[in-house]
Amino acid sequence: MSSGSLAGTLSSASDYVAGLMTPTVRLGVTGLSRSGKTVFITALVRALTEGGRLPFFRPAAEGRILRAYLEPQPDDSLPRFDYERHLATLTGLPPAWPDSTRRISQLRLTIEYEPSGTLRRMLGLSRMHLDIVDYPGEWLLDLALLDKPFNQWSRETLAVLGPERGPHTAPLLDFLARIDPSADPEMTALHGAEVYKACLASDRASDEAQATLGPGRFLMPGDLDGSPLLTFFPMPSPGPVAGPGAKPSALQNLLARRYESYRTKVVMPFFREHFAKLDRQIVLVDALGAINRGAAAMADLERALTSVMRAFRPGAAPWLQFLLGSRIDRVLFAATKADHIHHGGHGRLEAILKLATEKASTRAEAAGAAVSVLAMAAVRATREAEIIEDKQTLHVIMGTPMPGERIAGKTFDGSVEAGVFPGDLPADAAKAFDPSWARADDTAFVRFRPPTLGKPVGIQPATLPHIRLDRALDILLGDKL
Ligand SMILES: Nc1nc2c(ncn2[C@@H]2O[C@H](COP(=O)(O)OP(=O)(O)OP(=O)(O)O)[C@@H](O)[C@H]2O)c(=O)[nH]1
Ligand SMILES: [Mg+2]
Repeated sequence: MSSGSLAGTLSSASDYVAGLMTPTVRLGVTGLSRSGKTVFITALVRALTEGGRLPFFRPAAEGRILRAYLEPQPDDSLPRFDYERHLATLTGLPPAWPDSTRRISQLRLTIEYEPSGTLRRMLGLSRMHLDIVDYPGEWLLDLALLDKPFNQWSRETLAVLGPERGPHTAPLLDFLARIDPSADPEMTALHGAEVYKACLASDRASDEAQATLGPGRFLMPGDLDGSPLLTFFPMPSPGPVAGPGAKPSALQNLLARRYESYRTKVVMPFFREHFAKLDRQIVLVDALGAINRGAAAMADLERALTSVMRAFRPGAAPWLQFLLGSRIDRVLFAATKADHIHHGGHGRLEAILKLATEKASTRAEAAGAAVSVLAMAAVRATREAEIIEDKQTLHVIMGTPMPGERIAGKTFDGSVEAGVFPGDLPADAAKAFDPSWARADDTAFVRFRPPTLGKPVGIQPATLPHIRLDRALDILLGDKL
């Protein structure tokens, strides 16, 4: 072997050993659909890899982050988070928001940094892998199924989806009332699952949605769309047409078996293989959206967050603790899209989110995880301005409303900027949960286009503007670097 190739072998061997010894932090990014997961991860990766402005992320502010780059991800069975495509969309001309994503994905970022402690500094440069796992918050709701047999799940689900929920549940109740006991159980299961899925979707879209209803994969199927694992629906026991004391029908047995398979083949592996391995977790919450929709939406959000939080600390059942692991020691609840309101309102937004997560946080804190709350915008689409109206100063936000957005009867085409008065959030956070509180009529809430980036400065690429993305990074990773 020539000395050159020997040196090469030795250096790749030492790279390999260094790779094995590099500590890994697994960061879970979750939130209900449209909460801002994709935008957050894209902005985070961009800021770290391109050196964005992060004054409140201490390791970056202290100039200790030398380099961050993407590496092939460690899990071959997980799809890669499509960072490049999302970034291209977000920074395109014109810039646009990334498409909705529906399944779990992962990305590995390697950060080279100078450690902060004297001793560690003497050892020189350090490296850390940051594995970011993006998964739908809806899947966490399935934790509630793990200790519920099919009959109990059916009963509880149908109690919530009663006739009083009107148009959302009418087709399901109608279907259940007309089940033909002589029909092929498989066909009935298939049809019923479709009806139930449509019922969940319709309920979801309503203002007083019951976000705690699942199963999570019916809301967000991921790769299981069309799978037989999703062919069941809640059915009262022992069946609407049989009398009391009747044996379960072939249909009921089939549904119960499918439900069982869903629990063991879908829910358990997700918690065991993905969730249990997370070290840190950020839960993104579209709190402003819920505040705008009113008290019922806020109550629902609170229920969903409490339910989601069960996953972080399951309480008594030891087998559940085993399944969930006990690694997550920091949880950050972040109200996203804070660029929709003036910065003067960010404290109030945080107070409202804090109230909505109070029950959930107590649970996590009791288990030793530190819980924080933050109002942020991973990508800031607006700027602030003041206008004087009737001798009063109004804090407005300026941005380019998305095509089709309407303000005071005017429809926007996505090319012109507008000033929007988003109104004030209540000073008393509890008001946001109070049905008698509503936003003033003269306020508007619209979707804005992502910002058009300025020209790159020198060799520096243009950075994406944000609000407190650096604070979020500091809470989640500051102590690790
Ligand atoms: N103004 C503003 N809007 C945002 C921000 N983040 C997300 N949004 C808006 O919220 C929408 C949803 O964001 P995504 O990042 O796609 O949310 P998601 O949680 O990945 O959504 P799904 O993939 O559908 O579950 C975007 O299309 C934007 O309209 C932000 O920082 N500022
Ligand atoms: Mg997404």
